[in-house]
Amino acid sequence: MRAALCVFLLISVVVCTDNYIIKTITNDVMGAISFLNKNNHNAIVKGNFNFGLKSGLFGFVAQMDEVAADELSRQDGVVEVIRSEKIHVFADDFVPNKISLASRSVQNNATYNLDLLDGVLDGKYNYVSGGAGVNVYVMDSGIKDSHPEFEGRVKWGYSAAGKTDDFGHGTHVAGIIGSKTYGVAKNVTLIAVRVSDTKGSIETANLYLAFDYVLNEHKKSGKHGVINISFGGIGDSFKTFAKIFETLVDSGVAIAASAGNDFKDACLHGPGGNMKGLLSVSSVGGSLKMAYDSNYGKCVNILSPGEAILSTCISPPACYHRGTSMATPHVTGVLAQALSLRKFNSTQEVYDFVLKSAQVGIIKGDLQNTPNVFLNTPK
Ligand SMILES: [Ca+2]
Repeated sequence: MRAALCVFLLISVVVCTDNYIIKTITNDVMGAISFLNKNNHNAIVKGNFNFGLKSGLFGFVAQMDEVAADELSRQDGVVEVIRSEKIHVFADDFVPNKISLASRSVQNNATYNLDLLDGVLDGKYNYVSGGAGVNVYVMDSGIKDSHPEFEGRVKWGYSAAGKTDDFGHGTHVAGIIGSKTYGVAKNVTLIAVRVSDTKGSIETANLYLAFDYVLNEHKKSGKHGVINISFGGIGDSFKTFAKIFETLVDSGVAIAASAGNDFKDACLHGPGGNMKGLLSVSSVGGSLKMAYDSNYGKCVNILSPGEAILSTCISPPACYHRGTSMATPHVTGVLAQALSLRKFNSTQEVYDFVLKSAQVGIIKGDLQNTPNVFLNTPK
């Protein structure tokens, strides 16, 4: 099979890289790797992935030139060679929000978004679970683990670019999931899985290695696991990840993913929107209307707060951001709460429980066929 060309599938900027995803027939990748070594291709193997026999998805990621990729794709035992793409995925919504701290009514240390989650607007955030014992995998730009708001509950997993967050997106997302003051589930373990570079771009090849890490760590830990995906784009780039999501969900991992901020039908957006096995999240503001740019429609599963969200920052200690990137970690936090509260037989049961705990019909305005289902913390 010939090496797949780098196709521009997303409307947002996609840049081809020198990294390739090599899918092999079995989990024995050594034949393909030794072919590269023997033929002086100067290839650098960056890591293997193995999503198990049921998925049939094995292989590795390597840096090499086009000639090597083409030759490798013809070798026995190689199913497919896919050129990795670099996708700018965070930038749209990751701009400081202009609403100042003073203009928000924050009482009893509950930010408005947390206040809303218990269904009673009283300045308090009432919850019954802190999500203790649940590992939350924050696939993002990293987490500033030294931030006191995390109380030492951050662990590092896979990283594509060093064990730090120099971009800030992941630290803000992690704070909404599980920080002491701004977090939905205040006792979770936050696992930093850094998939972006210092400019907020993500390479699809690195995502294969990152998901492989999560699957293995989830099995090894014996704990409940939730993945937060606050990235994505319009187009089909994430459809090659269908088996990966299926494998993760089969292993009991729950996934929340942003529906995107393009003001388009969320069915056009991936992975949140056009992928199965996860909860796709759109954003609403304090006025209980959908955010002006949130993607919408029947491919959205749930709505949660995403406007003027105060959370942990790399500098200063706290700041406001907005978008479905910020709405999604609320759902992730509630998934962690649910998993720590009850026993479920499947990930779908967890999703059903979270959807059943939600408030129906309270979001105002034209929702453009988006289910009118607003996230609530389990009571
Ligand atoms: Ca409240």
